[in-house]
Amino acid sequence: MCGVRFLVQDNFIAKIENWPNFPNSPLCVKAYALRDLRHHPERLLYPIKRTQSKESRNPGWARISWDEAYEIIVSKLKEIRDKYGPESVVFYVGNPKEPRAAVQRLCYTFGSPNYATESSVCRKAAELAELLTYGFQTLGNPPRAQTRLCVIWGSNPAWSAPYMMVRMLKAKKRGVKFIVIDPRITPTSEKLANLHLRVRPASDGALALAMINVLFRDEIYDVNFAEKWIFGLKELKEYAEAFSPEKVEKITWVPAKIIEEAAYLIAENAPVTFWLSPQTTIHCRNGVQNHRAILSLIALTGCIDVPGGIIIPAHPPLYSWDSGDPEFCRRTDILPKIRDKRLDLQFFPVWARYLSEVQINMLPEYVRSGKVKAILMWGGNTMMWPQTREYQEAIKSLEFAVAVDYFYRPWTHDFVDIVLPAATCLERRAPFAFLRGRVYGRRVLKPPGECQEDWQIAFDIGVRLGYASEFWNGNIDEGLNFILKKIGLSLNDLEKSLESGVEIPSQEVYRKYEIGMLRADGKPGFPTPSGKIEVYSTVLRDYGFDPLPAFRMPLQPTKEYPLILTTGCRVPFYAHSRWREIPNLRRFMPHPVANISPRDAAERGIKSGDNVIVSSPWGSIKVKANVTSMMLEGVVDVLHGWAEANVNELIPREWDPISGFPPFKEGICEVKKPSEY
Ligand SMILES: Nc1nc2c(c(=O)[nH]1)N[C@H]1C(S)=C(S)[C@@H](COP(=O)(O)OP(=O)(O)OC[C@H]3O[C@@H](n4cnc5c(=O)[nH]c(N)nc54)[C@H](O)[C@@H]3O)O[C@H]1N2
Ligand SMILES: Nc1nc2c(c(=O)[nH]1)N[C@H]1C(S)=C(S)[C@@H](COP(=O)(O)OP(=O)(O)OC[C@H]3O[C@@H](n4cnc5c(=O)[nH]c(N)nc54)[C@H](O)[C@@H]3O)O[C@H]1N2
Ligand SMILES: [Mo]
Repeated sequence: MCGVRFLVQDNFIAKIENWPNFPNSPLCVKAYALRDLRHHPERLLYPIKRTQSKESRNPGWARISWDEAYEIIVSKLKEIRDKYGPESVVFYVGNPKEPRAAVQRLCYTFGSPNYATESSVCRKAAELAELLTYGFQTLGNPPRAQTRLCVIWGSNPAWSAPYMMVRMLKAKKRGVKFIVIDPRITPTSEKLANLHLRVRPASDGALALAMINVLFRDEIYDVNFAEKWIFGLKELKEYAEAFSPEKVEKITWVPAKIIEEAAYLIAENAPVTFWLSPQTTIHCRNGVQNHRAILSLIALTGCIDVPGGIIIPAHPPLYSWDSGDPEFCRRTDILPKIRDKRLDLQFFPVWARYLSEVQINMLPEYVRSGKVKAILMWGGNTMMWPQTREYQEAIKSLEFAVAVDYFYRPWTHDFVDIVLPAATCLERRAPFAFLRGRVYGRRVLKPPGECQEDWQIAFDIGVRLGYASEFWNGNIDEGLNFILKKIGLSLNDLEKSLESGVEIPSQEVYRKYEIGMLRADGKPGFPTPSGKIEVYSTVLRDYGFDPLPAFRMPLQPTKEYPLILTTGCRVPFYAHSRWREIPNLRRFMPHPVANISPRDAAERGIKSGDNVIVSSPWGSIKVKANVTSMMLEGVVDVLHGWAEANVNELIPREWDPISGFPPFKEGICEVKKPSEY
């Protein structure tokens, strides 16, 4: 969510600029390309429907009116509901977070518990680890005034979150020290790191356990905090004994001396804060436990909810753009009654216990078992999943599939029945933004053609399905006001304070666990079953998983596939499968590339710009080599989201048993010139 200020002439964007006082500032290059996105000649402008069967090579897309589109959608949904039950319809939202609240409401109102999002591969496994361990969500904080050390773990905000990088750079200037844990040399590590741990991908759990080992061994953890607030301290200590820095050096490739140094820096520089990635540490088959190992290390510092440490969010999730007001989104009156029809219950019961959205990575299996008959997708992208073809086949075999998007994306839309044209972020009113204690509204442009806001589409389908009152007769402003009213505001108030937003007063209270502010029963402690931070998870134990943050060795390279593959390291000018259609951005990276170290390239006779084939036991793709000393020797990194070279063909569909997450950072591969095949 960024502060974009734009100058408009005749509904045409003449200029885009940074909104200087907006909390997320400055803008990245993609924001400046919003004009090219809005006026792009290939934007989808009208609803279209397929006129040929899904078996036919040509879908025979025909333009239809919104009325016709809605009539087809509503009659199909009713037919499928009557025949198979409402739970056979999946309502899905991809990376766009903005449609989520409205689509979630539509899903539950329709009577299906099967609302899912792209968070089945992003963030939610980390959140699950946090809920299991701490009872609250956090990815840590950027440094605050009191912070002395910040540990950036598996993240390169310089490219993935420039507004955050700016805050980090300011902290650096104030004298905050930084540890960066990343196999690659990045602008983040170069500009910030006092100590850079170049960890072997997918081995973060072992690294955290080695630091825990040192903290216990030398008694340099916060003993008072730990004894009072950590559940399973003794068990963790015993478990970590097997993870001496010398032993872990062999697993993580981080020299024992550097591990010791990092552990001491952390122990001696309280208050410490951590900046964790929403995806890096959880993109492997032991992701939840690896992330829990990191959370356990943080707990031992005692820097939880102290000034300059990890702050427990004080605001209720009322106005978050993601899921938002529980009453609005969750239909607390409906969901509990239909919960037992969730698709993921038997496969990922711990996930299902904590998270309202369904774990959707097994969509092909759900479809094959006959449980899913239709899907409505706002911003779906089949390339986000490993073994993409299985998802394409699954969607193709459904009785009915609808997608809402800005562009026609063949890798997803070739398999659906109807595609609806969406308004872009500059062209929609909903939802409002909530950032750092302020709520912001927006002023919008008229969308081109017949594009519609995602919220409007969800509301209109709701009304036509017969839920007029639940969807405010299709008036999204009234829906937004319903949420805003709970904090005493309305859209008018936001309109009046467009520039500065409206402040939601809140009191900064620290150590909330000491005064009973975290638990539903009002008692002191953390919102976990034991009331403490559960490094030993009673819930995982009850579900038959290892209660400790146990480490499992990542997939090992073989003779045939001797390199380690990590995927999806963000670049500034693309987001996943998006933005490649914008020439101004495409020129920065015109082709898919494999980043490879000079040593590994030389061993294979590969130079930058050579065509190479990257292969794994699961598939192979053709890309160009980019020989760069940013890469750790033995590790290759390939960006996802390229239709012509989809790296997810190289990743197996093997899940973390707790979260159902895929091993995007736990690959193995070989890189060769085509002539060598
Ligand atoms: N190998 C590998 N795979 C990965 C990852 C990785 O690191 N490695 N990362 C994973 C992660 S963390 C994520 S978040 C996923 C992302 O996966 P997706 O969310 O599937 O990725 P996007 O390419 O952003 O696709 C979104 C689609 O939504 C459309 N869209 C964008 N904005 C809007 C909107 O506002 N409204 C509507 N209706 N449509 C919109 C876009 O045009 C695009 O077609 O990828 C995952 N896949
Ligand atoms: N420009 C741009 N920005 C984005 C996105 C985008 O697509 N483009 N996507 C957005 C989304 S959906 C997300 S989830 C976030 C992701 O944001 P982050 O998770 O912060 O992702 P990156 O900034 O790519 O940082 C990942 C870093 O982890 C390192 N790494 C790779 N494997 C491992 C490993 O096993 N262990 C450790 N410790 N490090 C490893 C990589 O070298 C890389 O530098 O970014 C968001 N911001
Ligand atoms: Mo993500």
